[in-house]
Order: sequence, then structure tokens, then C-alpha cells
Amino acid sequence: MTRNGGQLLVDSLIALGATQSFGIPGESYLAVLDALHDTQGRLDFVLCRNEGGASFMASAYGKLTGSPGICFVTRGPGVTNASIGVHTAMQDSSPMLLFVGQVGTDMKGREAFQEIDYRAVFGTMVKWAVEIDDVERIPEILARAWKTATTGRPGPVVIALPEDMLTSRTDAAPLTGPADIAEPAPEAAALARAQTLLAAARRPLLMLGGTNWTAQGRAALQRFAEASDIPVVAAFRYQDQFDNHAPVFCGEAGVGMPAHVRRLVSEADVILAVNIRFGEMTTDGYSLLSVPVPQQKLIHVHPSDLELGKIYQPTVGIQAGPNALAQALAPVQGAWAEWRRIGRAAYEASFHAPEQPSPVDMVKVTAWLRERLPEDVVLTNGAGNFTVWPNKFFKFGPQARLLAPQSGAMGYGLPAAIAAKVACPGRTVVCFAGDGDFQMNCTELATALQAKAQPIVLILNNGIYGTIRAHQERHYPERVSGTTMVNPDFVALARAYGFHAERVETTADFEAAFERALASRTGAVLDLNISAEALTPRQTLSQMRAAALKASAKEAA
Ligand SMILES: Cc1ncc(C[n+]2csc(CCOP(=O)(O)OP(=O)(O)O)c2C)c(N)n1
Ligand SMILES: [Mg+2]
Repeated sequence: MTRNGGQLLVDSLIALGATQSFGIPGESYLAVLDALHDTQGRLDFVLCRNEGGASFMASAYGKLTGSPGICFVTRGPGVTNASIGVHTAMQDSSPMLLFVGQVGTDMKGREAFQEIDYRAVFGTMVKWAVEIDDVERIPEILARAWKTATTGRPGPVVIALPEDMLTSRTDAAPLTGPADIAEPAPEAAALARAQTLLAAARRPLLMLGGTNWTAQGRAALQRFAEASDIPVVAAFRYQDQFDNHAPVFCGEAGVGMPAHVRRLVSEADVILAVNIRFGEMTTDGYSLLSVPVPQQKLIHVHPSDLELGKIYQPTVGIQAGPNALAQALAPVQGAWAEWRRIGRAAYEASFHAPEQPSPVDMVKVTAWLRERLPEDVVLTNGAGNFTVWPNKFFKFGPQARLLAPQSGAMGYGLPAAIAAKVACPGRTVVCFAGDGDFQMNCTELATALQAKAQPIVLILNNGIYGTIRAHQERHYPERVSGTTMVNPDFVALARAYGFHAERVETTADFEAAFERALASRTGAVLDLNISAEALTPRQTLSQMRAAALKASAKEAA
């Protein structure tokens, strides 16, 4: 027998095109670790510190590269830690393969040590959950897992590996490569109906998002939008998929949706929605389009039939990939120049915000970063009020990328930044983190140190779980509970992990500190002195509290 199951699995992954993997070891998959011993330089293993961090890294790697992020974790405690990245990959439509150890087939079903029924636990969280129960079928299952993760609406696949499947020997041939599966092109008659609807529109809108875009597809969609002068809005946290400098780009339909974006979506008469799923954030709580039949005429284009008509009945539904659709669209003309101009002007105006009541003023910091960061920068963030800065105060050009979780998972930013550095060592990667957000996965600084994948991290340190504090002040003003943090010395912490680190006390100190961060070979952590008062760009904590007190006084009267 030529090889064991672990070797067959690793050889098959290499044949499919995997070059990087992330994980935490476990005795449940020693044969895989043993196979990885001989594949350095072909399939590397980034050793992480918590499975939550590892699965975030794999999820972000898949989102950035389009190649499934590979994650290896052990059973029970390992995989439950990893579930956060799996959920995020699903909500983000990011291709990901999570391999997890399983008890031997001779013990299954007894609630053996760390046993989990993966199909049941991950059943609704993934595109496919499978357990290998015949070593000969490893190539077949891996080929299907790869295909499942990358086609249609991309997403995560969980593959359970019973211990004896990895140690059994086999003569089965490994894969020779991934299947060549073409992106579905739009059906001609449906495309013609869509074009007719668009041409007859008075207030058309293009919405886009999702994964699996190619540079050519994005450029083709931009040519179509510009030639047609149609305003463009990106779905929640997919604003990096369209050149924000284009005069047709009008903003992101995401959390804290600006009024002008809400207006564009709700007042449009024809919406061409390309490659998006209609999530709660993108629809402002499903309020901008009525369920199940929107008042707007909806042309919904998606590579997965499961997304078409899932929530909104489209006027025209087209099952097609985003790039094939973009190449096929012909420009349309209409009298909507003013509609587009107003949208764009409001987007440009959204970058102006008052001076912040904070020693470090993020309006000024982000204005400077917009000019200073390289065109191919990767920004990352987790969850918290601070995300408004990378999400709403940055302009993504054609090469810039945003790795931000549609799942709103705290702790995603740092692992995502490490994954981006692993995938693209030459690019500048900047993680925006809240003080709460950062501490979810700050142990991954060790992963960064070991993998020499060290990004720049900006901690927006306001001493509070700001988002929850904001909700608290709105609903229970003055009754602060469970939202104030006592924080460690972040500079000392980061230095202990080999990072360059500085405290930035005032706005004036930021530029020089950031230049030192850029120049540092070790990556950098900048601890920014942000006042809790500066909770949102346009409303302070005190204003929020006062408004809530006034409202409750009115209610009582
Ligand atoms: C894993 C996870 N746990 C809890 C939450 C709920 N939550 C959302 S934002 C937030 C506070 C974030 O605080 P911080 O990172 O300090 O950012 P800030 O809002 O202060 O800018 C919390 C607790 C979440 N989204 N994800
Ligand atoms: Mg905070």
C-alpha cells in the first residue's frame, strides 16, 4: 500500500491547489500533521494559538484569494472553538474547508472522548458537512468539498476525519487537479428582459457584492455602470468590490446606513442586484424592499439558484456568475443623470464629519490614511463602533481590499490581517480593532510572530464595549452595566510578541507613529487614545444619553 489516509489527503489538497493551511494540532489527526512534515513550501501549515483565530484566518484567506481557506483542528473542544470562523465564512460566502479529527469508526456513537456528530452540529452552518468513512474515497470527497466550497454561492465545508481513516493504508490515486467548472453565463432571453427593464427605468440602481469576482469582471461591471451612468451601491462590507473613486459609486448598504443610501435603494424603480444575498444589514432590516414582492422592479443575478427568490421574488431572476454577467451587460441610456449625481454628492459629503471630542480624532486620521495608504492595501476589521472608520471613511480603489465579517464577529480583524499577510506578504495590511475586539484574539500576535506575517494593527482604545454601550444608553440611559473594560498595557503586550508598538496620545502624533509602523519590519501595534465620548462620528455618548433621557421623560409625561 503506497500511502496512508493522511498522506492521501494532503497530496490531494496540493493537487487541488492548496498552498497554505491554518490550524491547531490535536492527537486526533497526527497522520495529517505527519504528512505535512514533508510538504513545506508546497502546503504550509500556519500554527495558530486558538481555533477561533485559525478558522477566522482560513475564512479570510478564502475571501481574499478565492481559493478555499484550509483549517485543521481537533475534535470536540477544537472544533467548537473553530465554529465562529465557519459561521463567518458562511455569512460572507467565503470558500473554506475545515478538517477536523473524529474518533475512530470503532467507537463512533458512544459519546467517546471529544466525540461530536459533525453533520448534526454543522448541518445548517455550512454548505456541506461530511465524514469520511472509507479511506479509498478521500480523493472523491475532497474533490467534491473543493467544488462545493468554490462554486455557486461559495462557503464553508466541514470534513470529519475518523482517526483510522487517516492511518489506514491505501493504493487509491490522489487527485491530479481541480475540476474545471465554468461560471454560468446569463441566459440570453432573460438578459434581454433585464436590459429592457433597465432601459425603461427612471431611477435605476446597481447593487453588487459577494465573492468570486475577477479583476476583469469588476472592470467590466464598472465600464457598464459608468457608460450607463447608473448609481452603484455595495452590499454590506463589499464596498471593496467596486472602485469607490468612480463617479457612479454612491456608498455601502450596511450597518449604520447613510440616509442617501437608504433613499437610493428604497426610491429606485429598477434594481440590478449582482451577486448579492439580501441580508438584514443590506436591506436595513428588510425594510427597503418589501417581502416577498418588492415595489422596485428587481433583476437579481446570482450564481446560486438558492439565492434567487429566497426572500425577494425577482422581476427577472438570472442564474449567472458575476463576471459572466458583467461581460454580457450592454450599456443603457436614460434621463437619470441627476439621480446619480445627487447620490454621488451625498456619498462625497459623507466623508465630512465634525471635529471629534477625542484626543485622537479619527476623522483626521482616516482623511490622512486615505491619501497615504498604498493602492493595494488590505484593511481588516472585526465588530464594534470603530468599524465605521475603515468601512465608511475609506475609499477602496480597484486594488484595495476589505476583509470585514458580514457575521459581525468580534475578533476577526487580527486573524484576517495575519491571513492577508500570509497570502500577500508584500502588501500593506492594516487591521482596525476595538479594544474589546482586539482582545478576542490578541494571542494570535504569536501566530503572526512565528509565521512572519505581521500586519499593522490600530487599536481604537476607548475603554468600553462601545457598540453595546451605545445601545445601552439608547434603551437604558445612565445605567451602565457590563460595558466598561479595564484594559492591559497594549504596548507592553504587543512588544512581548515582538511587534513594534506605540501609544498614540493625540492626533498630531499619529502620522509619525504610522510612518514608523510602516517602516517596521516586525509589524506594529498602535494603541490610539480614543475618548468614549466619540462613540459615533456624528453623535457623542452624552448626546445619545441626553436624547434617550428626553424621550423617556416625554413618554412619562
Ligand atoms: C464574538 C462577539 N461577541 C460579542 C459581540 C457583541 N458586540 C458587538 S460590538 C461589541 C463591542 C465592541 O467593542 P470594541 O471592540 O471595544 O469596539 P467599540 O464599539 O468600543 O468601538 C460587542 C460586545 C459580537 N458582535 N461578537
Ligand atoms: Mg471599545
